[in-house]
Amino acid sequence: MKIHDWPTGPYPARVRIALAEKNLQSRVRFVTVDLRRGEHKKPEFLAKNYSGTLPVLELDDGTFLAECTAITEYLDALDGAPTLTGRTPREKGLIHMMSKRAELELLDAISVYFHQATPGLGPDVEIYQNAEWGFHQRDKAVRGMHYFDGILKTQPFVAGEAFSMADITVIGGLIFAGLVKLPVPAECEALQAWYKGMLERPSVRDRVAMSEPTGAPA
Ligand SMILES: N[C@@H](CCC(=O)N[C@@H](CS)C(=O)NCC(=O)O)C(=O)O
Repeated sequence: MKIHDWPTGPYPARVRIALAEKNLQSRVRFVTVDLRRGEHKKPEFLAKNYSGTLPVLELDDGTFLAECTAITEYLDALDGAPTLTGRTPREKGLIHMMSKRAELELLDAISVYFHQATPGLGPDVEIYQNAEWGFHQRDKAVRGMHYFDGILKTQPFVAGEAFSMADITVIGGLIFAGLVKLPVPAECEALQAWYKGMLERPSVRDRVAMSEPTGAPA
């Protein structure tokens, strides 16, 4: 399998954490797509992922899987023993819902802020920007942090009693928040304590360390 990604990006981090959690790193080869040069918007890449985003998993039979959620579900199912996406219908439903919510309310909102209200990937890539929309999404992300703080006051993990893909999605959000310098509000103590716990997992610690260079993310 190949993974087309950008090593320090917050979305690619989600798949890299999932790979490490499933101990699958040795089964994939990473191919870097240069976001700053806009390689992800070129026809050659769009043929792999119409949405023009990373990461993309390329299977040995030539199938391309985009979207972190879809890729994580695929990787988690490979060994027949899912640990990230749920075993029972209830677990699967809750994990999917909370992961989607983490995208909508946190990670994707920060991404919109980055692309719309900051220099983003630079003028050659950010050909349309709407700063007002970007700031609106930034504020939405801060509300999302308060929402997840409330969730984590009542349960140890984002989707309940066990670590899951939903935690990974919130981690992606906080990685991106760090990169755009959007701090978790001090009063969100449960969210901060949960993140501290997440950083003790090797899969997360290694990824966060990798996403910290001074260069801006995607
Ligand atoms: N919904 C997608 C979003 C992926 C995404 O936005 N990836 C970033 C990389 S960190 C990207 O490709 N950004 C470039 C752009 O939007 O121009 C997913 O979950 O995989």
